[in-house]
Amino acid sequence: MEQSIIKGAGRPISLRNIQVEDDFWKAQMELVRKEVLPYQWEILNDRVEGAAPSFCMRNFRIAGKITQKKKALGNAYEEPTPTFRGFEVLPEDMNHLEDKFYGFVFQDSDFSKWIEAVAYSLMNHPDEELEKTADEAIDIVCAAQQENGYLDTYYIISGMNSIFTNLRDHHELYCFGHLTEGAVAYYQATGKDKLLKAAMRFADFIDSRFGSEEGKCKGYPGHEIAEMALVRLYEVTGEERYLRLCRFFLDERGKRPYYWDSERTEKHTQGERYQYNQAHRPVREQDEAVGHAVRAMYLYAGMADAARLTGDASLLEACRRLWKSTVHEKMYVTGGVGATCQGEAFSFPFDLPNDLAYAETCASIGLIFWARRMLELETASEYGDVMELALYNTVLAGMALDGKSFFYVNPLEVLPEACHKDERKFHVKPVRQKWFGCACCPPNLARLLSSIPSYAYTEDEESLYMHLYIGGRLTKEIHGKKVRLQIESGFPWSGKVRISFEGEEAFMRLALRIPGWCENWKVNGTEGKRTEVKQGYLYIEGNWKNTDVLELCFPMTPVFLQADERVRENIGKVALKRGPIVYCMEETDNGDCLHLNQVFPEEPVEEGSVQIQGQTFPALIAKGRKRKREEARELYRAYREAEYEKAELTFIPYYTWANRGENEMSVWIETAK
Ligand code: FUB
Ligand code: ZN
Repeated sequence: MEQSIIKGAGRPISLRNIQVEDDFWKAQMELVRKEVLPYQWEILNDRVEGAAPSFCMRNFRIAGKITQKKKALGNAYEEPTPTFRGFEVLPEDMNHLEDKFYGFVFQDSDFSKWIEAVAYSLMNHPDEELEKTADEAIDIVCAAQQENGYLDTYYIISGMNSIFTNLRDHHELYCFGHLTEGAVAYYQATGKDKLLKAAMRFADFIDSRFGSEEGKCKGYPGHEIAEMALVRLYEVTGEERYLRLCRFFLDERGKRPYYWDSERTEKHTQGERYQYNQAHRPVREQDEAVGHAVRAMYLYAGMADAARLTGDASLLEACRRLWKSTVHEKMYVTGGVGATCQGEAFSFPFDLPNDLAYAETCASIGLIFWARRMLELETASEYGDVMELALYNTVLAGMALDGKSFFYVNPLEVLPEACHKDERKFHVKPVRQKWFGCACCPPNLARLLSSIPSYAYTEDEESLYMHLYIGGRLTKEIHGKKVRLQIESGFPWSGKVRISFEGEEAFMRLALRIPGWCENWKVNGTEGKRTEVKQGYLYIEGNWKNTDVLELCFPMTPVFLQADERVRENIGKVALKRGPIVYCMEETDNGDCLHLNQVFPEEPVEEGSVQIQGQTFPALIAKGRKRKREEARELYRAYREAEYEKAELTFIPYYTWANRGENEMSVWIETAK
């Protein structure tokens, strides 16, 4: 196998080597450990009243019973035939459930994401009770595994004769991918390999069925993630066959004749075939982000992984082109991607509607996965900028401040009445939900938030790359020496960062991301110069010794942003951002009819604060005016100049919206002429 030839920002630091201590992120990670993970475990077991049923662990338990029965009966076991080729199986009567599979065909993945989140949390914070629950869950899952290694409850329960017959829609390879990611993480966290072995057996079974060798299936996943997962499995086991299988899946995608045509008789007749699954063209020829946004993000992340490991320049080039299309033409100001609800997909360039937005939480999570992998390929701050943007805005907005309800869709403008009455907006919820029938986002959030330091810091032998400034104690080994860094950070509210060095003296190169939103920064009180910055990173190297201190200052000044003129929705409007945080207006602070407000973007913005669920958050107060409503409320009338009254407009961090009940919200606001 060729070795990597591309120089990037190293690999993520181990979660064991950083203890997060800053107020912001420690609180998030503790919330995940203490509230989100136990809550989600209850959900996976259908024990939360009023929440959509998950059926996840129930399916595993039933599959386990079937597996035991099969072992007992051997060839005498008669496989049923799956009766549907659709997506969701719902019980007719919730009080009388049968020993059947219920839920979406990818319900298994909710467990897999949850166990992955548990693993990261344990790495950072040992928790006996949580680990015990996780071990019990793993026992239930592994008991369902077939003798041949297959492990997907939908087919185990509904009939194994149909496995791998609907790769385009039926998510077996997706479930495998998530299972593998969870298994690798749990092994790395605890050293326990039961789930890892199960994932390897499943991988080996898939490997025995798929591949370029004659007689093997030439299919590939309808929903990507197996690519990334196989890379992780390869990296933890050193088994080349997993990397080979990943490459096989990437290489087959989009080849003609289309593999999926052989799975079905009906053919797609409209549009570019298989765009939805990014299989319309071979991956190396793709240049526009299209189709289902989460799938796209996972595919591109997998391509970046493969490019890193194989030095495949054409994959890297494709990743760069797709990055440009995603970030420069199809991304919301909040880091959301996938503008249309039709197919949870990317729309055409610059089509970024605010109120109809989809911007699935998982898609922004996927964007972060991809951005970090791009950084591993090349140290360029745009990737860090996007990672930061998506994280502090769309991703954090995906979860309520108490960790107990979630957004799947992340609009930039909401009128609750429209969510209730306008079918085109039924996907937009004005408040977060306890759970979802299709619950991909909440456990995905948990796994990202509990592993966030591995996105903030990456390293190679002599270098430490700081992408997101998350405070804590970090240990880095350099040629057998242990350098310790204490990082104090005011992010995301203040750009002050203090890095003090402790431990052994050693030569180390620090690569500091200069955020794209920051014009003038200081290092130890001295103004930084753009000429010292390479692709957005400032490199400082030397022999760091005890008592050395670096003080960084990235001033966070409120800025009104405007969109490219091609974004028709936002003409004449601005959005307010301060540092990494995008702000929005809510009705609770500004009264109803937010659309009647206008802002004076050239007037100074003041800092304020707002109480939300007992917590104090920074608010921004801008000068504006509100259009007066005409007395005569006619639908149409002859034009006359509108009248306005002065208004102080209060903006709150976008991610905190909808934590005070249903109300209007808007990120973009008209400017006063
Ligand atoms: O298909 C699995 C997951 O469910 C996708 O990633 C989400 O977009 C949702 O459709
Ligand atoms: Zn999702």
